[in-house]
Amino acid sequence: MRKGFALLLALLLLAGLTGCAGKQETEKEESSIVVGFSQLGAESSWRIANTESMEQAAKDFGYGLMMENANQKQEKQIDAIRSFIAYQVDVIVFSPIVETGWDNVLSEAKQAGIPVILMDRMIATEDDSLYTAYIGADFYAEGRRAGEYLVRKADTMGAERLRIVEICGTEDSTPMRDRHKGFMDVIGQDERFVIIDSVDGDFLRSKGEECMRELLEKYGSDGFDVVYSHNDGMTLGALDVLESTENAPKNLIVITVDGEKDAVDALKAGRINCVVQCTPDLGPSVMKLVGDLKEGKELPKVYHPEEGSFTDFDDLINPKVEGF
Ligand code: GYE
Repeated sequence: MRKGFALLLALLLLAGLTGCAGKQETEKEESSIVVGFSQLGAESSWRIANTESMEQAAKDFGYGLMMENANQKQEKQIDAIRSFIAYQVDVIVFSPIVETGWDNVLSEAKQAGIPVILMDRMIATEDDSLYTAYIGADFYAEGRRAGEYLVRKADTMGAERLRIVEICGTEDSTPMRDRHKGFMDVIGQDERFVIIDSVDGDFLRSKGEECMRELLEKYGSDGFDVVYSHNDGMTLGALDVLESTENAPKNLIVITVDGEKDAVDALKAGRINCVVQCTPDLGPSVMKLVGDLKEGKELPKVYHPEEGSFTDFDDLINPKVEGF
């Protein structure tokens, strides 16, 4: 009886222990390399595809992945990075929601000797030894592509004046800043173009709807000619509102960024005029960098994937263009 009880207790303890050690412990034992990944949220289809790309790539490379999703909160990302340091992961990968406010936590990672790879978004820091490499889109080039499309469109239309409303992504984030800057650098000096309003849509579809409602209220049915929106989610939200409002401006020129399937379909259907491409499929390149780093290879400080744009000037059927 006593023996039986002791055995039961031992079994329960063992179960409890393995339960506490959790999945992460097991992953560390199984894989030689463990990556701590702080994802910033799940605000868009881009983000969801990006998370999937990271998970799939970690599997393909045989690396353990400890992932924390911060639900758009910088404090949560800082907590996640601290937990990766405490766990002594091999490499920290993170996608910073905003550019500022990372120096302290990244200094802690540096002191612990854990390299950091920035994925997707950049940070603003005086000390670039706080990260080993950055891998993500050239958002400035994306903004320029949006502007170049608009110039070409205006040329073909013979337009003399186009009033633009801009729906921006998350304030203080790299894609927001640089998609704006690149666009302005192309159209800013051209007198045919004027940005009449820039509003914050936080990369959220629901906010894109809200922004468009407010813009329509403010500027009326003939108040603007172009919508430049920093991501597809906000664009699709804005289109929902535009298409269900009787007195909405007609023949709008709509320019968006990302290239998710719904946006590419909307381009093919003539609801959007230009989709600037931004690839979420960064996982394989990130894991390749992780491997190179562990082998002691020198990494490029900045790595941009190749990207382009799809527009109503292109043949979208040959070759067939598809979104993610
Ligand atoms: O364009 C947007 C997402 O940082 C590139 O974040 C990313 C952006 C992407 O929410 O859809």
